[in-house]
Order: sequence, then C-alpha cells, then structure tokens
Amino acid sequence: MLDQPAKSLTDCDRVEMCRLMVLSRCFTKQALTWHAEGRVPQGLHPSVGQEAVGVGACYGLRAGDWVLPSLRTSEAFWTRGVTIRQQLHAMCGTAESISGGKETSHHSGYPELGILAGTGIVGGSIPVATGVAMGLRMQGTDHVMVCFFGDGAANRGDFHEALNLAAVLKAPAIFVCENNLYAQTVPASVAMTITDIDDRAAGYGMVGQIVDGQDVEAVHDATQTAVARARCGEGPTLLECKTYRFMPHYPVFDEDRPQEERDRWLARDPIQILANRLQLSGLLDEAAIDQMAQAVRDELDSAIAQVEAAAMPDPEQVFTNIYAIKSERMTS
Ligand SMILES: Cc1ncc(C[n+]2csc(CCOP(=O)(O)OP(=O)(O)O)c2C)c(N)n1
Ligand SMILES: [Mg+2]
Repeated sequence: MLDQPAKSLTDCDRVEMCRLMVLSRCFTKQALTWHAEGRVPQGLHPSVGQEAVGVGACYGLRAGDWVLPSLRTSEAFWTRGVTIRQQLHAMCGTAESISGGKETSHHSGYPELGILAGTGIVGGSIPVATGVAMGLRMQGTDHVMVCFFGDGAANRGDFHEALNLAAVLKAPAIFVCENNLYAQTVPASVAMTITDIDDRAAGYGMVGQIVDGQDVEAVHDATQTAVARARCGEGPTLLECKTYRFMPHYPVFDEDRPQEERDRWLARDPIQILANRLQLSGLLDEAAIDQMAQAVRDELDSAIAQVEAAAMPDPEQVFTNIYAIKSERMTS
C-alpha cells in the first residue's frame, strides 16, 4: 500500500511554477498577435486561464515518465523543457521543427523529453495513453503516463474504453481532464447529464478526484499522489481539473458565453492566485513577475527573426517518417 506522502514543493519550485505559467501566457499572447499579423501561419488553441493544469500536473515528473498533451496543454511543453525557439519552429513548420513541418506545435512530440505526439482527433489520445502506460509496465519500469484531454473528449467512446481497460489492467496512467466547461461552443451542461466527470471514475473502479484547476499547487499535489499510486502498481487515477479558458476556443471563433460566468472565472486567474500567495510569503513581488514576462518577450523577439528566416522543409520530405506509402496518385 502507498504510505509515502507526495514530495512537497520548495519555495524555489513554487516560484518556478509561477514562471512557467507566465511563460506560457506570454508566449500564447505574442503568438496570437503574430498570427493575426500573418507572421506565424499556425493558429493556437489558447490555454490562457488554464495554465495551472499543465504546469501543476507535469511539474516534478521524472525523466522516463511520459505526457500526452491535449490540443490546449501548451504548459506540458514548457514544463517538460521544450524551448521557445523549438515551439516557434513548430508553429512556422520550418525544416528545423521537431516534425520537419508535418505537425503543429500543439500536437508535436518530443521523445527525448517524454512528450508523445498527440492526435487531432478529440479523445483519440486517451487509448494511446493506456497502451503506453501498459508498455511502461511491461518494460519493468515504474514510469507513468500523464494524459490530458478536455470535457468534450470525456464524452467520446475512446475515453470510456481506455479508462475501463486501464483500470482492469492497473495501468500506471493519470488521466487529467481539463474541464473548462465547453467543447468549442457547446456547454458541458448540454453535452452530459452529470456535473462532475470525476463521477465516472467509480464506474471503472478507479480512483477519481475533483481538483481546483486554477490552483497550480492543488493540481500538483493531486497529480503527485496519483503518480505515487501508479508507480507502486495501484493503478490509474482520473483527475477532473475544474478550469476555464479565458479566450475563445480558437482565435477566429466568436463565442457567446454568459458575462457573469466569465467574470466569476476571470476573478480566479491561476497566475494571480499563485502570485498573491508568493507575495504574501515574501517570495515574489510585482516587479519580479514583470521581469519574468519581459524575459519571455525578449527571448521571443530574438527567436522570431531566426525562425522566420529558417528554411522550409524540402517537399520530398513529406513522404519520410509517415506510415502511408507514396502512391502514383501522390506523385502525379
Ligand atoms: C472527433 C473530433 N470531433 C471534432 C473535432 C473538432 N474539435 C477540435 S477541438 C474540439 C473541442 C474539444 O473540446 P474539449 O475536449 O472540451 O477540449 P477543449 O478544447 O475545451 O480544451 C473539437 C470539437 C475534432 N478535432 N475531433
Ligand atoms: Mg472543454
């Protein structure tokens, strides 16, 4: 049985988690501006408002653990060590990008950092995560797989099959649902009859927990407890992180969400929540947070010119590292 409490965070860890959330927000906002100006071809699914989930869940994972981000979990990349330059190359599809221009930044995989490439099919990554978790077990390791997905994905068949199988096999997987109350423009309240996705865990005989997704320390604690359980063979966990995206699903979407709802969630900005705590503890002040943001903007400024000047992939490379066989029709 698990008797070790999850390792607690040091003051340095808490400041670093704040910096990672600031990095994610600054990158997203700058990338959206560049996208609107036509400088960056790939749009983004902004995670602004949801930064605590990816940072809290990925922070403190070990080398050898794997994560599978959803389309919105930008923070998984920063927290696992992907650089601004690498993600800009991925957004611009240059020859230097990790996929050689074949994949967007949010679905990129960085194997050396334990980040598996996701799929654009909502929910499609969840069974993959169960398979990877079983692979880690079969290789005799105590590594874990942390899989992210949204509330919309949790209504698809992939979710139900994958969680049932993971529970049956005691797969070392942590399923992190980022419940931001909407799948594109569809409110979760009209897509399911329950309020808490965590209720579904009991149906699979799996541990489930509701987590305050705006509180990075709460997300971290819950994840580390689930990770410890998974490492010692006690099986998977479903964590439902209640959160909210402060921006539209995708920049071109016009959304009609209740103002009262927006205001209620905007008052719970995850960066502000941690920053207030750190300020009360004397660990950070406003100036230090401004410096974190400025450092990101400076790095973005120096990276973008080089990325814009980088070579694009050779069109012949479109047939390398893919499963499909080059057919006559493709070459004609
Ligand atoms: C099977 C499938 N249906 C529709 C889409 C288009 N689509 C992309 S993201 C998205 C919403 C997903 O909502 P959710 O799972 O709640 O994640 P969120 O975007 O809120 O983070 C949809 C419908 C898709 N990619 N795949
Ligand atoms: Mg959603």
